Amino acid sequence: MSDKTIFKKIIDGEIPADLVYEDELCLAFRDVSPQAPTHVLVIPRQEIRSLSETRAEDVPLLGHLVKVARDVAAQCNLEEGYRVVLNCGPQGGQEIPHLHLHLLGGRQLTWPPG
Ligand code: DGP
Repeated sequence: MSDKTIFKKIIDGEIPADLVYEDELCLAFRDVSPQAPTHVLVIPRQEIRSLSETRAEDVPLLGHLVKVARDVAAQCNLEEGYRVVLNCGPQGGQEIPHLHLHLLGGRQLTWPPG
């Protein structure tokens, strides 16, 4: 039985995803269960389980993921604003153990989150 996460299967092309951006370091694709009119996930190709498992040498990659979220927001015409969310661990609401950023926009978002 494969112990690959669903995101690793997307990286490996084993299951489809609605890609909006990709480069040598990361992919961005639409969330299967969108919580806003635009809901895109930005994930590194490298298998990192969560933010808490990143190391000092991952800082450039983390910066790149945030930059890609910004660029995808512009590509999706989110001029009115958007939110970038990174859930970490069980109490943070992280379900898939592969580091990912959520880019949410296209409606008025409220605060605090649930
Ligand atoms: P999190 O709870 O932060 O781990 O977010 C995981 C997100 O992944 C959640 O919003 C739903 C999304 N998701 C789960 N399975 C799939 C899938 O197979 N395809 C896509 N595109 N998104 C998925």
